[in-house]
Amino acid sequence: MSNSVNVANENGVAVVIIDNPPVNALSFHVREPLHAALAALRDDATARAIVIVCAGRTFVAGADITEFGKPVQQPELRAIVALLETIAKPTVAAIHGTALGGGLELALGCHFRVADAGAKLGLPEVKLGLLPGGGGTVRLPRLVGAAKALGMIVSGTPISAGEAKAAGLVDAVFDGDLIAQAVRFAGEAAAKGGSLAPMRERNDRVAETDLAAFDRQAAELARKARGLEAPLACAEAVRNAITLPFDEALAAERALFVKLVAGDQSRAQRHLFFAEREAAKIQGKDVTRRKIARVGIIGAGTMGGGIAMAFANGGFPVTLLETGEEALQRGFALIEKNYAVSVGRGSLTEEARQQRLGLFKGSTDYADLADCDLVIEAVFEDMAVKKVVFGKLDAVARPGAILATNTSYLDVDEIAASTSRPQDVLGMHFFSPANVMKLLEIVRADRTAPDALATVAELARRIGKVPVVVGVCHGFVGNRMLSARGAENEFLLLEGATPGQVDKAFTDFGWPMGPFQMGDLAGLDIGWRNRKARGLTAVVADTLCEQGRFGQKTGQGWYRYESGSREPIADPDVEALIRAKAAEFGIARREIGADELIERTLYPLVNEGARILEEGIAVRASDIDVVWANGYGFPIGKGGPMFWAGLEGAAKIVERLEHWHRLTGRVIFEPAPMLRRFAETGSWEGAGG
Ligand code: T1G
Repeated sequence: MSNSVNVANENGVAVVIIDNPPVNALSFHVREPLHAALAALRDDATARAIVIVCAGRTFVAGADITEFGKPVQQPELRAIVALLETIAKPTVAAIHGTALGGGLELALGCHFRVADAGAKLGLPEVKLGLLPGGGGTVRLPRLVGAAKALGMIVSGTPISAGEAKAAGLVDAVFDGDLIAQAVRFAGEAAAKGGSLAPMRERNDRVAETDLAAFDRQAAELARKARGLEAPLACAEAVRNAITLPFDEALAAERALFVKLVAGDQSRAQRHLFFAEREAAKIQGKDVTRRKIARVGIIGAGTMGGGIAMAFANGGFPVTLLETGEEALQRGFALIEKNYAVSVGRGSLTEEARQQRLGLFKGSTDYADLADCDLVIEAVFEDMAVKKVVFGKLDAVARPGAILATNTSYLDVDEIAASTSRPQDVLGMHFFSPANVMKLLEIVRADRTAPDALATVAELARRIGKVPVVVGVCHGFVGNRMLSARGAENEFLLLEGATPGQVDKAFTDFGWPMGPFQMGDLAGLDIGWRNRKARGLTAVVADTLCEQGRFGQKTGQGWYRYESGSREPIADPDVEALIRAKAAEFGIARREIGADELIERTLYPLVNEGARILEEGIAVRASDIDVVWANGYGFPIGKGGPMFWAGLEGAAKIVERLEHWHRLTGRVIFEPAPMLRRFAETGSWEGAGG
């Protein structure tokens, strides 16, 4: 056959083996021989049944995403599935690892699906701004019912083999030798004989659909789409599967797929897919990783506790150190409460909770960190305090242990220099809540050893984080750009905008919330303390804080909040304060439109990103996109600030920045040379980024 598709015959059962590492994507060089093999086996009398299985660590993880946007080479997946449905002898998909997207659609073309107990099955296309384009929206509802299919396709979240069995998606779940058991299963099906109904004839599950309930479910899901087209298209396609004849529903699915795959949103989300994987690659990737078996956390506050949970959730034993017993117990109480909430929500089993809590060891003695391979400090953000902690750590940590600081802006080089082993020191900047937020900024200090970096980057993926390596500067990539994005906020208010108008421009853009509502959620006192520590002022925000308006936690901030509600209510007192401050500074007020609001907040964001690239604080422009999409809620349908700059038009951004720079003289508007080069070359790589 070919390198990527081979056929064996096990006692009259043909076994088709797909082998296309690393994830058996259905690239053209797989599809062509696969189609040929199945066509031959259909009419091959020596094959009483056919089993499709994959070599390597997973079943087919989907269509080959790298082929999207390029001319389509025949045969397509749909043709292979259509061919499968003409085969009268039993066809069985034997699934291990993951059957995702086109991989599950291939399996849905078979009469039977059997799975390894640890397998995961799903249609995650929506996460790429797409919908299943190989018949999944039409065939899956026929197996699992419309409601289940809608949930799986709009969320894109894979389900376990056990759940798939319960839902009718797989016919058997096996432990042990999957191929042998699949061959036996296929043989028995062949021996049983009788007609095998292709999916197009299995209409009972869709026929029983309560359409009104379905539409309510779809409306609820659509409400959360926040401007993303794919979730709506997914719901429309599954509805077609219920209401239209099989082939019409397939054709409608195709039309939706073709539209989405050519759209900016899917291009943006595919960009983020590969950008996340690229960001995890450390230059000089052949360095040996250090062994990490036990992790130590210094500080059991909100961040320390969340970081400890992230490692316990990843299966790592954790030593949690605090200055005193009382603080330690307070930290553990918070951890136990968080796990109890997860069990209460059904997102964690009681057994898993027990197992994770069993991984913690508390201590108030630095000596107990001597057997840790990685120690992360998460104490108060003060350089003097950090240096004391690292001094003590340096004295007890074993040689070769990695020493990390969770600072969100302090100078990691200075912290490293306060130890005798700067090559083992780096930053691990988690985002709150650390057991939930996926982003991890790994801060490479001047003397950090490459193997320490590579070890932590790999470790991050093992605990479900998205790692991005950044250099040392104030606020690293995320927070530094955040302050550039917010630098105009006060001016915009004084010149005539309201907090509500600015926040609406952001939510219309696709953000979960705008800067003022975000400020109220995080607590305005944090920024206030920061500004005071750095001798900076923000006339309106400082006044709010002097009045004790710290946001949701005090029921008043930029907005006011009914007790117990997080719903922001515009507060005339705040607008009166803003008008008074504008008068005090002699600032004329005027109508400010949404375009201007975006220009004066997101254009400086991109510009600061370009400066960060120029300085080498970020290795790639796409790394900045990964930081913003995973840590700051940048709309994934826009691919992150640097990708979005391409959609928005870099020349326009430069022209408008120059306009505001001329008008205000403020440096955030002075176009970075890298941004100008991006406007000329059309790519950040071309611009030297
Ligand atoms: N196409 C091309 N390359 C892929 C790929 C794919 N589908 N999946 C993974 N890779 C590459 C990835 O870029 C990386 O490359 C390497 O494989 C290892 O991946 C018609 C429209 C399967 C759970 O969305 O979720 O089918 O960086 O680092 O952490 O309806 O990969 O080494 O050069 O992620 O073990 C739908 C995407 C496609 C699943 C494994 N399928 N993949 O995770 O490894 S659209 C998906 C994943 C579709 C049809 C439609 C994960 C994984 P490199 P990795 P991992």
